Amino acid sequence: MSIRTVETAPIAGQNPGTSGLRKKVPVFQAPHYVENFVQSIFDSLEGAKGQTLVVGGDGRYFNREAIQTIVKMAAANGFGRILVGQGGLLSTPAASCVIRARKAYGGIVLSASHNPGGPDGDFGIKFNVANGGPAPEKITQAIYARTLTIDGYLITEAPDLDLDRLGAVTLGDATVEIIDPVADYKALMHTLFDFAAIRAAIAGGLTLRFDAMHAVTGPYAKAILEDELGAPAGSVVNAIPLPDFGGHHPDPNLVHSKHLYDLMMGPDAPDLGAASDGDGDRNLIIGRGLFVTPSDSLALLAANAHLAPGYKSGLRGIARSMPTSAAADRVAARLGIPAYETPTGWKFFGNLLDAGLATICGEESAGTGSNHVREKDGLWAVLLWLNILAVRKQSVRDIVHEHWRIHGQNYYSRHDYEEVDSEAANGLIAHLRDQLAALPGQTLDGLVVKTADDFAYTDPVDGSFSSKQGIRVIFEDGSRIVYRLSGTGTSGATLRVYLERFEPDPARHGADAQQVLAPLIAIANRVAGIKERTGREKPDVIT
Ligand code: G16
Repeated sequence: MSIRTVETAPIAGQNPGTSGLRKKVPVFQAPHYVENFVQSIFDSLEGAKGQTLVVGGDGRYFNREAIQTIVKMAAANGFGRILVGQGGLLSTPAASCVIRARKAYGGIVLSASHNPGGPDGDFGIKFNVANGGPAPEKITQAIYARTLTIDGYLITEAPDLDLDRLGAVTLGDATVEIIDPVADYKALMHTLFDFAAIRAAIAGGLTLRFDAMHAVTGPYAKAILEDELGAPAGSVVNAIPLPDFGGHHPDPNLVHSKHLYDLMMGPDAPDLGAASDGDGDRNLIIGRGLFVTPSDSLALLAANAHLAPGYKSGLRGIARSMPTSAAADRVAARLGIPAYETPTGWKFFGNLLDAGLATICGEESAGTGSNHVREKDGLWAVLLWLNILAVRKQSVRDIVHEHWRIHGQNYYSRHDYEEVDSEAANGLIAHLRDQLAALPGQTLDGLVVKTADDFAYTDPVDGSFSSKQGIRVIFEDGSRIVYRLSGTGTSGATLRVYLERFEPDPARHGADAQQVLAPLIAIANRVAGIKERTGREKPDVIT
């Protein structure tokens, strides 16, 4: 088998965002597009010769084609062993798990997460490092810099591999092994959770509905929830991964999982309703008659984690992204452990987890996880909830209300304005930046602004510095408005407005969040001039 050097030229726009390079499928299908980016990854790595690379994706359209290219390029670039999930599948947390379990050099994960798939949908490529987590900014910046100068790539001349047949084949000097995508992950879950207790609870009548949204978690959820834990067949729905996710948008939020929400609010609701996204790292949690916000879910999981065997000795610390509500901080304070506030992007948790500073991390964007891998993990969150329900033998609603009584409730919502004109969105953020100095001390609709800034973060472990991570307006009473532009969209800009208000009084808990936050929403719209600058009357998605 020969290795071919193919001449190429830089392609503009290959700049990784919040989580890897995400673009429309036709962009990735353009000549040399995948190859340029992948070679730029390889060119940015040191000491990869002879090492192990993990490759897999969420099964979306173009997954298999991209994997064929990446595997042939990995072999040509000197990797000694390439592990590929059967059928090209590996959920993002499972990829992280395999990288760690098999001591790989790193992995290439193909996904555009919760974005739609199909020939006109989205695709993405992300590089994960040896700890199993997304490459830190130092590496993603080096990759981007390389895409601007690249003039050639290496590829092995070989027929396509059979991605469906388990086992090892030789490709040039490399061995390619097609592995069971579920096995390592399932084994890891066994070390964390009390499977016997969950199984007994399910046998005793605990009911659940897990919606895999025709995305990658189907095989994982079937194997664990139904086959291992005994949930009746049909508890996992939409379990077969499809290249276009069955035409649906695999984003587990209240808009795209409305059917699940309706079920959970109705008379036939099971005890726990959950869903996961395209690549299996996000989760949606709904109890019977009660949606649990991702920020609250993080706080509740942290407060109750000791009930699961993997966390019985307690947590070292809790980390959340800056826009995530401060509910988790209250748990940390009560437990007497540190709370960390990082920029948006799971990659910022990596150092905290590696250094043993944090055990559980989470984000408002439906992501929670722990030090078991270095990605957020949708099914992990569901299993931890099930473990908690099995031990506490209370409903989700009772557990949440009790939590609020102890810690207070952080009312929280996120308003998204999607596909906004990029210039208008940048202008809106610039306009907010211009106001930062003048805002403190001002009274807006009766609320006094305490501080206003553009969030910046210095990593406590390696000292790396990240600026311009979101505009924060914080009021004297602890209420907060945060504005950010999404780093994961593929067309135009997405403006995210995060709203939060703390309510200590139990008599006022459990009210409608949009109503409670209405005064703050009005201030947020006015200060940013959202209507005037974007032309939008209301958000596209409210979560
Ligand atoms: C990615 C990141 C998350 C981030 C989310 C939303 O998640 O890993 O850390 O919170 O994007 O980012 P943004 O607000 O910039 O769109 P995923 O699930 O898309 O990989």
